[in-house]
Amino acid sequence: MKKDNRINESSKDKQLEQFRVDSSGEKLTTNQGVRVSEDEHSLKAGERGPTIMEDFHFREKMTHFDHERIPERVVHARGFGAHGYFQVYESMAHLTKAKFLQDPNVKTPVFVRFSTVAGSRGSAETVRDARGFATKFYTEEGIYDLVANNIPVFFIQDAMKFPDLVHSFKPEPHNEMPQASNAHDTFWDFVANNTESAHMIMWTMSDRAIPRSFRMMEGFGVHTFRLVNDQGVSHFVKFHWKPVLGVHSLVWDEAQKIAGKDPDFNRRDLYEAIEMGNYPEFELGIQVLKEEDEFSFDFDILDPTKIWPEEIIPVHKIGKMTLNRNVDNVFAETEQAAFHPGHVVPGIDFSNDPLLQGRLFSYTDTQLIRLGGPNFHQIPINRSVAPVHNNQRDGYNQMAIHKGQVSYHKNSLAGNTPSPAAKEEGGYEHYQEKVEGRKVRSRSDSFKDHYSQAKLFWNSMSEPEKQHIINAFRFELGKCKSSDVRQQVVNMFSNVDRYLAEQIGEGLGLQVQTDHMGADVTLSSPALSQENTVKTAFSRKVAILADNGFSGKELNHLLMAFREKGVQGKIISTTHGMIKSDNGEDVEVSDAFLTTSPYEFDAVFIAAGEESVNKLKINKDALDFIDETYKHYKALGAVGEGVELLLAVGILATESGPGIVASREKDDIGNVADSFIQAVAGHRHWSRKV
Ligand code: HDD
Repeated sequence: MKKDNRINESSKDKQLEQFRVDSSGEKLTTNQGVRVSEDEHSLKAGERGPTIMEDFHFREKMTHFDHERIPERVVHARGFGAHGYFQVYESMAHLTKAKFLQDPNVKTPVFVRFSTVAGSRGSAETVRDARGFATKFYTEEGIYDLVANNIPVFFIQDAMKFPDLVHSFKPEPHNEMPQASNAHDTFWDFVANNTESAHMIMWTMSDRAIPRSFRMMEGFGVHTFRLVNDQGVSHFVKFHWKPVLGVHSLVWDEAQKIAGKDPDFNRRDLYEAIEMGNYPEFELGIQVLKEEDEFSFDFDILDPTKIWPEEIIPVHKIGKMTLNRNVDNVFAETEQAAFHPGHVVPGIDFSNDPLLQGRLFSYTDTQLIRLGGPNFHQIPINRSVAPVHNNQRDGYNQMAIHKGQVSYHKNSLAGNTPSPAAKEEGGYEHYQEKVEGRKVRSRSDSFKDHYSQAKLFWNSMSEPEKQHIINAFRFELGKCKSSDVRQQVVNMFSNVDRYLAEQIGEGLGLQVQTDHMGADVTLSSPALSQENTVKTAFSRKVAILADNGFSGKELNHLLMAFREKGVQGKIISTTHGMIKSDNGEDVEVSDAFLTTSPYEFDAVFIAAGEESVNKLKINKDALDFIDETYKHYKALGAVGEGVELLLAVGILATESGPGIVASREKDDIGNVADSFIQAVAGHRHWSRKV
């Protein structure tokens, strides 16, 4: 009888279940299953004598420990993953035969790993960098990986340059500095000598490179892929992930401070959101082009340094991914997850993008060293939910016990099985693109425009976003010690925009020395600006500053309003423990000033109550909390005596201040709470003078 391959949301979870081990309540054993009688002392010849070789328990425990580490990923070493599922909105049969894109009732299990690119496995998460956004779909036809970034273009056009690029941004080899940062000479030297990087540099200097949350960033497949339907008709596509919470970023000063205060900021946010049931959601979007439109644009669709502007080729949202389960064990699942853009299912195919073609080699190759041999697909997180049958055998860590005599094809002894599947039976067939050409090491002329879309990006930014880009260039290039490299970069970016280059130069004491050589692009793409993104207060974190004697009535009202909108309110006070309201109610403090910081919150509210406010007024930590929140353009709210604290740090307490909601009238709490929640949804209030 034919096996039923249909999968559902829990198929992967069920598969993982057989590998889970719960040791709580059990007796301690060796790896051989022998119970251990003692676990604190090695076996010795006399209490003060030497350790005895036959102590198998000590030897095993120590040997295993000595081998606990594996090589970290050569890029994207720092990452965090979660499980979930994907559901298509309606059948995509007209575009692709991929089964997981046919039936809106099917929930396909997924595993996602978000990452930074440059830093080591233990580096801080809020550094300026691209973010990885890799998704593994466990489909009934095998594994499909969408190995994406939160930036839609790449630094280089050909995979041949990838090792050079990575060597340039990793810490410099003679002193292994700086960690998790592109702000150093070799990276900018690479940029100046590889001008195809101009477009991606604009993105990495923008707010996109310091996301507020993994839940609040887009994902992009970057390359052009193909979708192929049942009739063999192919369309070119680009893949997008659109976060339901909108695209939001940190402020650079804030990001740097978080790197010290909470280097785990992004993973903590993701982990806590999932634990609380605020499941992160992303819609899958596709841009679709007919084969015959391949050459209809002023950019080459095979060039990974180019976007397809959404206003010209719209993004159709075709489904939604929900992340609803944290991993049980980070090493076993997240660290051992092996993604590969070459893991595709029937109905999804490649384009000739030379960066993509090179990636198709690199990913398996890197897993061989990282995960120790060719059987990494058998590690639980990497296992397909669809059955796996072939003649591959042996190798390190072979987990399967392949039965039978035969491990070759073709054969008679096993009736020529496992046998290749016809197309109708789900056999993968590569799209039969006609290809002709000479063997050459060169690049098409159509890849040679390096500046037009960098300028398009610049044109699309709001004024605050432009200023952030200028500031980022000044910071990053300012850390580059070579004045020659600095000058080259300033000159290079005058090809994007003269004003931008002059502004960067001004910060570095340099003049633009060359004429503008880029195209005069006047177009903009509003979809690129974060000003136009979704704004919501849902799941945002607010610090409520309070101390003994706070006004209970107003606080309760505020917390109720927060609950209605899914805002998290955390009481921050001078010490841990309980504080008492003016009507004798006890409230538990979430964190003391000592163990948290304003950088970990989206906004601050100051509770009313004379006694509470008088205590906080003389607490430098409380005043700093407010001051830093103001400096980072975040919402501030106060009611009743709480307003005094805003005055104490020199913030004008009027309702009209950008992102500042304050009223001395305690009875106003209803309006104050509503307006404050709106200000939190506003994310950052750039018109504020700081
Ligand atoms: Fe890559 C990891 C994304 C270009 C070679 N890449 C890696 C990860 C992501 C991306 C998200 C982490 C996956 C995980 O969480 O385990 N990479 C991209 C994107 C690119 C890109 C969006 C451009 C469009 N990458 C790229 C090129 C090459 C590689 C051109 C080499 C030819 N990437 C690798 C790698 C990594 C990797 C060395 C390191 C660890 C791993 O693969 O598993 O093979």
